[in-house]
Amino acid sequence: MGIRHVMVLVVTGVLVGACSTASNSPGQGNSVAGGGSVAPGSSAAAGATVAAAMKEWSITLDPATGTAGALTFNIANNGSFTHEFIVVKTDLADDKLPTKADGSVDQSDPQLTAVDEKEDIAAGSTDNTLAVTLTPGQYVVFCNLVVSGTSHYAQGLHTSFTVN
Ligand SMILES: [Cu+2]
Repeated sequence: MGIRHVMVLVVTGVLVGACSTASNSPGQGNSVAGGGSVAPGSSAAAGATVAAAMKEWSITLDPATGTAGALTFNIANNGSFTHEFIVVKTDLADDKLPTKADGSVDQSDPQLTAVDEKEDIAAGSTDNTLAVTLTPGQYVVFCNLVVSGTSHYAQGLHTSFTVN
């Protein structure tokens, strides 16, 4: 009984400390690589998984369809270059996204709704994950890097994904 009482006090103290720290010191705490937004309770995202394979110059998803709810992309970069994995919701075909002069996708275009993204996926790495919560509709996944004048999107690093 005495032990339980002490534990309650300790837990309360941690929670209070975490709140005051998080609100006042940017860069601390549970920041997520890539800066993407994370849905509340995402650690319990035990939903379906989709295997994503990237290389020069394609992205393949297996399966290419999913059901609404929590979903985790397990991303392998089988290529020789660093890539990124961007998910947007759009009714446009994956090869018809609005682009800028350099060939990259204009992510500010109102026809695209940002979902989330995983940046800096190193060549040869296979342990990258991106957990999202998706509603029914059409999505496009692509890499939007432009390196040495080469747009990875323009080269073919894009594919579509359907959520039912
Ligand atoms: Cu790329």
